[in-house]
Amino acid sequence: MNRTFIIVKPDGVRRGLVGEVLSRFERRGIKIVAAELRTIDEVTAKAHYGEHAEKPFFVGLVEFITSGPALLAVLEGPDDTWKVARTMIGATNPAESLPGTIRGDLGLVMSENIIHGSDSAESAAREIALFFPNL
Ligand code: D4T
Repeated sequence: MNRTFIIVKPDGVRRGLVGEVLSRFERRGIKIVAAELRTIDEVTAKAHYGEHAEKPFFVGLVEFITSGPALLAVLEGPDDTWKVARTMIGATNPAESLPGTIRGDLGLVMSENIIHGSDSAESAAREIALFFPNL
């Protein structure tokens, strides 16, 4: 089995979309193997988004992801579960996220795009270790 990591971001939690998002993965046959509602601290947020440290949107991104409770979850499925999850999540830019995807059905702006999903097997391993070190 193969694992990936997702975050229902604070906008998704505020809008009451946790059940909607998780049920999409469950209906697809992907299992939730860990989940926790947690307000991400600044240090962890900066580590998670480290690749964007030099980007102009970094400060706002960290502010947003730490702005309230987020639902952190580890998902499990067959090979390349990270890829299946990313396809279901849709493109980062809402102008490009197709209907049928989570962002394409539920999101409208890039800065509040509901959900994060690991973008490779390596990212999944790194992010699971960062957010669920005891797993
Ligand atoms: P995450 O990491 O949140 O799942 O998003 P993606 O993997 O789909 O996209 P990303 O890493 O390129 O961007 C991370 C995060 O930053 C926000 N963002 C991104 C933004 O506010 N302005 C921008 O111009 C970009 C590129 C949205 C997602």
